[in-house]
Amino acid sequence: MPNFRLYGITGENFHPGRSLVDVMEEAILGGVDIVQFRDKSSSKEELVRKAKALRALTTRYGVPFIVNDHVDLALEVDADGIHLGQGDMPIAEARQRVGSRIIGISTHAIGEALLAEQQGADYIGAGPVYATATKADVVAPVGLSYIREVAEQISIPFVAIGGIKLDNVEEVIRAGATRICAVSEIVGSTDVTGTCRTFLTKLDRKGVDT
Ligand code: TZP
Ligand code: MG
Repeated sequence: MPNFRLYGITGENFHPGRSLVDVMEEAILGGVDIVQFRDKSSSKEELVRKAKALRALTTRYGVPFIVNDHVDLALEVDADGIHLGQGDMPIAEARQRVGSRIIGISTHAIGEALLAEQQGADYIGAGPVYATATKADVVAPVGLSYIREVAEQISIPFVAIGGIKLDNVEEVIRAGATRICAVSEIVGSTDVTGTCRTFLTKLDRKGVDT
């Protein structure tokens, strides 16, 4: 899969008066290099409309586009991949459906991460590192110790997620994360592009401020 460092996920209710596409474009301009469409509340028609708009945007910038949960929607809009949760379709079944497209899966424990790698996931999400209000059914925070475990034991790319902000990302990076995802900190920012650039500067400095 293409390399990435700053994983952007669409948020809901975070950009009053601003369009989903505008916010994600600002994020891409700030350095988000992979975009996931995650939407737990829209109707089927709305999902298709939004996914098509985001597909057009990400194609324009040459950024991989991932659809959360909906394999049919991912295929319909020709997304580059899908993102699964532990309770979603098994990886083997997803692989049959999406072929060589990217498959990512959320993990919260090292056993899940090792299994995902063994079953052919292209990347894993590791988290939630900290408490988050963004995901309703989220499990308890796994902390930095899980990031250290994954960094030591997993060979496929992993992205740290969950409650990551500009003011705590350094310790996540120092725990071994080279790829991070922040939802509310990015889409809720008044300066989306600047926030993304600052995340990347911190990744460049490997979490060590000079
Ligand atoms: N999966 C694990 S935590 C999370 C998802 C989708 C939400 C992360 O959102 P935020 O706002 O960066 O805490
Ligand atoms: Mg899911």
